Amino acid sequence: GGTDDLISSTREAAAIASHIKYHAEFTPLYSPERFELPKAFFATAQSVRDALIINWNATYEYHEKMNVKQAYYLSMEFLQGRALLNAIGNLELTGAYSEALRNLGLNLENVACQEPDAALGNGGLGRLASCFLDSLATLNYPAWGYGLRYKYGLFKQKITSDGQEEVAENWLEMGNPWEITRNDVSYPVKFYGKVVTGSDGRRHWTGGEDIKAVAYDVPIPGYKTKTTINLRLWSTKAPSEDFDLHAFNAGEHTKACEGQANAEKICYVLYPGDESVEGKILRLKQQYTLCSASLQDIIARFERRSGGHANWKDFPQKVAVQMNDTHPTLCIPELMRILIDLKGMSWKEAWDITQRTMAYTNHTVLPEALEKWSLELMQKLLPRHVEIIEMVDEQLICSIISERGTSDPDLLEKKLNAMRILENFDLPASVADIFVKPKADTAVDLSEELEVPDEAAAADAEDELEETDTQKKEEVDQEPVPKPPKMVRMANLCVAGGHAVNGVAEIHSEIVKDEVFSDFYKLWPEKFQNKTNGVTPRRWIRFCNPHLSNIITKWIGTENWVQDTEKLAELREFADNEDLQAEWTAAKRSNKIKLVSFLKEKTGYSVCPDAMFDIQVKRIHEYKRQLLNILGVVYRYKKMKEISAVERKAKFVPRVCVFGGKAFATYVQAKRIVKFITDVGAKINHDSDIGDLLKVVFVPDYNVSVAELLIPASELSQHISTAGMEASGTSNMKFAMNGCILIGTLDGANVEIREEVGEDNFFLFGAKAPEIAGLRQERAEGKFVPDARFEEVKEFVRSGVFGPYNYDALMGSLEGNEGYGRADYFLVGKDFPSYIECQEKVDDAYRDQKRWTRMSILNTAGSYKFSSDRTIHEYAREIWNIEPLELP
Ligand code: DL6
Repeated sequence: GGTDDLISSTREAAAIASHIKYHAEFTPLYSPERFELPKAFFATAQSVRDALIINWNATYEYHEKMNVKQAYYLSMEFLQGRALLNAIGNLELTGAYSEALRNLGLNLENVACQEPDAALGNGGLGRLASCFLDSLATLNYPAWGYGLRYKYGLFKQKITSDGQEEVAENWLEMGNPWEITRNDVSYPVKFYGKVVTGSDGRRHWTGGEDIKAVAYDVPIPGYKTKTTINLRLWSTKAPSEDFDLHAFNAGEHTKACEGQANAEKICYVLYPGDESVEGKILRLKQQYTLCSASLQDIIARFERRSGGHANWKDFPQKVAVQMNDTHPTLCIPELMRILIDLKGMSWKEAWDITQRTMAYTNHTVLPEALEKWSLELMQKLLPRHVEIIEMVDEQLICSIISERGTSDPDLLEKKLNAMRILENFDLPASVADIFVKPKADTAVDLSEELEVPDEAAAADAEDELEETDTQKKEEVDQEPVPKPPKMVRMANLCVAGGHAVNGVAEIHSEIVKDEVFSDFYKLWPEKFQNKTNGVTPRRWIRFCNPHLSNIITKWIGTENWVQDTEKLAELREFADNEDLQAEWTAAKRSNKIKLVSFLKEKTGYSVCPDAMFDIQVKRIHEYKRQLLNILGVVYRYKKMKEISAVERKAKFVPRVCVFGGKAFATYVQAKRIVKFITDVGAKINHDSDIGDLLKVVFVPDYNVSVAELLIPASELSQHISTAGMEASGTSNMKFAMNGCILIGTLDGANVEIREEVGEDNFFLFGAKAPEIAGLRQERAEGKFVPDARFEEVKEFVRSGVFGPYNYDALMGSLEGNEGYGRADYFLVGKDFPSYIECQEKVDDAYRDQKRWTRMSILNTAGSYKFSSDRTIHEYAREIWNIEPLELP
């Protein structure tokens, strides 16, 4: 056995090495002279891709042959990160590739670092989509992902003395070895034009602007299985006849290429700025391109697999479409359009098929993030879709009326206004007469204002009334008040047009039912579900933390935990074992040492590996409260400065506070927070009184690869959103898996993580979700009395210790000062005292390293529930109704 294994693995490595050399020579992207790093990466990736393609073709053919129901995950974002180590890990070829490259004089890790992150996402929503693909493939589900191939991703974040600067992220510059261009798979996509009724009685969408969406396929390998599924990304081009040769030859070069440029720009960047009308149009074009091209492709596959005898009633038995947030909502009117206008179905038949096919995941309760589109703009760009949306709206109105009855027209009107898909839109004529009111209506309004308790007040009220009347008169004389713009509420369309709506953590799904869509929940309770998020244990422990993974495997006695994370719970019984504790600490320390050199390279700051590594990495947003964290750091610094060096050493546990995350380019307040953190770092890190007791580091350009280094090295991580505002969070799961202890509020998946790891192993603080509305009210009424420590820290920031930058706008936002928006809407002031007290408990726990290591082990053990494999099984059984299909 042993010798045979050795011989076969040596042979395998030799075969791989010659395969890599083959690609370096015959699939050249670089000049031939030297076999150096970037070239070595491409040749290595190409050799891996060959292996993937074999499995990918086999999977495709088998799915085609078996013609089983398939799920399609439509998402504007896929945050894939690097693919090389993940692919060879899933293929169980890491050892062989390591050896092969060693034989070629290279090191696998260095080769892997050459790969740019596939940055087709922004944050948790996109990374979730990528984790789901890994689980779908691993669990042998027939499923595909559909997205867009953005040429420049989101942006690359540079940190300068002014804070964040965004630069174009040219991730495809050197080519992408993982994608396969499908020149034979392209679909027309239309914008603008008009709709006419043809002689066949059907609506025809004609004229306008035509582009084509071309498929780029990315094979997604499962772990320890042949199943390799597909991520199909669309890129936009103009039809080739759009190149105007005559104009070009006449010297009008720009004009000649206009068509190409116009089409290609659709897939330039994720989330193009949408403050301008052009920006809005571009985003809507992106969304429609994703929906239209993907549905045409899905339908073509359905028809092909039906062998030319498509029975459309079977469509929902063959196809499940999951809309990742509202960005792919246009799938609903697009499927209706195809079924009615192109396939000749009745409205009723088409609606039944659409509803049974579509499902929607909600990822946010922030009202400003619930997408709305101007009806006027949509009407110009997608005239037929607006007709369909209007009909869906009317149909929804009828459902609401038949459920509520018409006995209380006021209540009914309120409900309709809240639930309708079209906002600020007159009621359709068919139901308008229910709401016809007596003419005396206006008089009734005025009499309400006269209801006052005493005479003085009555006199005031009369004055007010007079004023109001005069104002009204003036308004009449001047200009009519403009009507609010008509809007399309995408989330409402999703709820109406799909058969399932899910939140992404238990607490969030409750909020979805009770608050965001409470009226819809009353109408259709059966649609609402919870699917607590998860993350793939392959990328997020096994591959990013090999040291800890080996220890886990050794103590559990099997490597099966990588597929069956429930096994991680077995670690609980060894939590106090000194040998495990020693190994556990050694693994953490080696990861910390690796991070120390990374931080030095990226930021220039030297940090000590003996300090506690305290990390907050996520998009920068006020609700995520990076401001609470950094104010806690500032408070700590101030307290350190107030005492002697000896006292300081005795009182404080040394900490390295790491921050990372991108602020959306137009989110001014978030960018101020970045600037503040870097200023605090610049001050504290150079303060010789403080030395290694406290360091503050902002890691630039946080992405998946950076996360893979930070998370294994973390000891404390912060998930401190205002309760009720973080839908789930997924980094909290990754941190817990890697034995990091969380400090957090009772929000999103924190609630479930705390349940699993145990209350004693989670640092909880802050107001709870049901208290938030009352606290905001209290704050707005000026009844909130801030804690002295909160006042002290703001004063300290304002004193100028952190440099000349004016922090009024940041500190003002915490006080509700004129011009700085809502008074501490995110309740930083309210939670500050409990936060810093909780941080003292963290220090105490860390001083007792045995206790801390036990907590760390129990976090990994308790993270078993948060595998995306569990989540995907739930989607498959409870929403998509699909079965795994293993390749023979
Ligand atoms: O469900 C994935 C992820 C959650 O973990 C985060 O809590 C949530 O903020 C994020 N949502 C979004 C949607 N944003 N918008 N619009 O990114 O989804």
